[in-house]
Amino acid sequence: MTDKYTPRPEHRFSFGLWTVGNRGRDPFGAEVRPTLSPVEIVRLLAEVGAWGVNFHDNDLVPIDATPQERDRIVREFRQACEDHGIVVPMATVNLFFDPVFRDGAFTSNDARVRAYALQKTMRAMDLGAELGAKIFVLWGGREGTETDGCRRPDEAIKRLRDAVNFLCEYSLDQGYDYKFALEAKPNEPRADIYFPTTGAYLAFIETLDHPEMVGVNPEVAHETMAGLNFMHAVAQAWEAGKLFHIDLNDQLPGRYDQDFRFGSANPKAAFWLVKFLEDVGYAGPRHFDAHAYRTEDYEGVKDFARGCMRTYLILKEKAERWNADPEIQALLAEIKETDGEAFGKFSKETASALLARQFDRAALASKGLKYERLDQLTMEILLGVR
Ligand code: GCO
Ligand code: MN
Ligand code: MN
Repeated sequence: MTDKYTPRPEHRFSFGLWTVGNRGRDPFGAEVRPTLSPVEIVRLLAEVGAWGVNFHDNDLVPIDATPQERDRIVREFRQACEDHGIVVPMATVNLFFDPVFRDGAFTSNDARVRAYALQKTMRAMDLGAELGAKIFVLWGGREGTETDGCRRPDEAIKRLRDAVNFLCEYSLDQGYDYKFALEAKPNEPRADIYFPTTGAYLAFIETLDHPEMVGVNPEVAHETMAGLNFMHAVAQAWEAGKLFHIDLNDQLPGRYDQDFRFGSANPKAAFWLVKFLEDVGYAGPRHFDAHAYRTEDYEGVKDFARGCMRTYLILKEKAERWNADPEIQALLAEIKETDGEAFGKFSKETASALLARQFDRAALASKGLKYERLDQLTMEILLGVR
């Protein structure tokens, strides 16, 4: 059955191999679903109507694979992508699973670990480029601490800067044309992770040798874990020209990293997010970094993946409805009503004119802003009665 909520390639919906391939292991229980090979995952993604597939190096090629095995795996994966019309928009590197990274990768105190992490990342960049990826995500899951006795955090920042600068040069030297997207998370798996929020990375990027090559990959769950408004983080990244990628999922504040189906925990926040992305014309991938409940078999995993995309498209339609609603538009016009510019550009004249101006504070504060009505109309759209 196809309807207006059926995903199409132009929606640019992507999933990581690790998302639909997630086997449901958690700290308290083992895997509940059998392993799917990368080729089987590509087939599943095509069946549910996705556009793209992303991977960490070791989602595709096991860490101990021989060069021959690597080449065979890449060949079969590329063939599967071609057969099913699935593209590879993004690649990333696993710098968290292997015990060598137990105290971080780029920020480790051990120079050999830092060098190995860089080598592994260059190889992951080679792999991604071979399959057409133009975005390279860096998530520093182990770049953090349990005890701050281990190193000074400003030292960790310098080490990460050296690594990202090196990787930018490598991309330029190889002609890969990558855009790097840095992904923040406040904690888990470490007690604290450096660069806990998207805003922290936005400040860091400006200190790099090639800031134009580096942006962010904000994730719904991660800002929500920190108790923040995700859409505001996305808006700051967008305004700075740094929204290179996005990880969509859902999360209740104050919990472990839940990675729920997009829109399933807080549909209102998801609505504002989708409305923002669509209003500004974000044209990058809409990547679902989430996984199915542990209760599901692979039919349930398909329900999960279809649900992520369908909810996005439903919210997109709700956003169009919101933008076209005459009562909402009338309220917005009223809210914006002013007489003229606020203050213009600074000059001696504009400054002294502003210093001389009289304001009627009581009058300015007396008008109700009708946000209750505006929000209720929003709720009625979301709840399907408007
Ligand atoms: C997480 C992260 C990861 C990253 C992925 C890409 O909390 O586990 O979101 O899923 O997005 O490793 O680097
Ligand atoms: Mn996550
Ligand atoms: Mn993520």
